[in-house]
Amino acid sequence: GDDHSQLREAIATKRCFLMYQPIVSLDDGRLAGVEALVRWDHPEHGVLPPDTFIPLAERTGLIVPLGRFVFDEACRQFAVWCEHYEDAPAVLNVNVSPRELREADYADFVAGALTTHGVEASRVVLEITESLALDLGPAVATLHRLRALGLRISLDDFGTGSSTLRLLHDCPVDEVKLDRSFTQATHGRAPVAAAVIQLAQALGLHAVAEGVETPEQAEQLRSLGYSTAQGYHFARPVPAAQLTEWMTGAP
Ligand code: G
Ligand code: G
Ligand code: MN
Ligand code: NA
Repeated sequence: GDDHSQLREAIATKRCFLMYQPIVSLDDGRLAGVEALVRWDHPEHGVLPPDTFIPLAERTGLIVPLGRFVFDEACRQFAVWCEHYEDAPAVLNVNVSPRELREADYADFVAGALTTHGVEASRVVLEITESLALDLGPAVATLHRLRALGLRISLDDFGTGSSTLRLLHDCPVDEVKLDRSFTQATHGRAPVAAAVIQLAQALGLHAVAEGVETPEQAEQLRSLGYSTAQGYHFARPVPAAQLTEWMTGAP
């Protein structure tokens, strides 16, 4: 339909662009990582958030070129930060859809982009939304290839899927991102946030708490054992230039 051709055009003409949200260390507030988040600068509707067009892109297959644009552009920007700034984040998180992982040449594409931009594979984390990871099927082999290259795999919105333990058992995973519904329920005992960090530690996984909006949430997550977190309390997604200022210590 019309939206489909407009989105295809937007990818081709670079009307899609990236914002970056800091992932910070709960111990010292330093920038530990950044998550790349795509936006579409639509000619009539203005800047659109991903939940308005990622489902269309997934249905139509446009997620394949869109995801490749995102990965390439995020690596290009990350390489610039790493080259010029001592306080560059240690890791780059990029969201990826199962549909992209089912492309036979996905791991080759990733290896090529890392080489082109001179980014170390070990500094890149691929995020897969937990509820979608159920349809990985044969794409699990691609995850193994990506890990063999040195990339890390993260389960996003962790705790919202319906077969969490099955997935942790069947999928090669390095990180879980605690869904913000659990982060934001941290008043009182925060049993899910506590159980997830214990599970992560038992399995040797890194855990990130998403959607931290208050200093109380940050403190509670830190005391539970989370080392890194993300959320409006620290920073919203911002354009690359604004994150560069963060790295130079400018106000
Ligand atoms: O930026 P925002 O909070 O609106 O992002 C909403 C969701 O859209 C994110 O949680 C993420 O799962 C998804 N998303 C953002 N950028 C990308 C992307 O580049 N590729 C894919 N597949 N999903 C993305
Ligand atoms: O990949 P994921 O779906 O987790 O993407 C993060 C999304 O969550 C982005 O669209 C971002 O704008 C949003 N987000 C990030 N931090 C917060 C937060 O503290 N609160 C809320 N409500 N949303 C957040
Ligand atoms: Mn994410
Ligand atoms: Na997500």
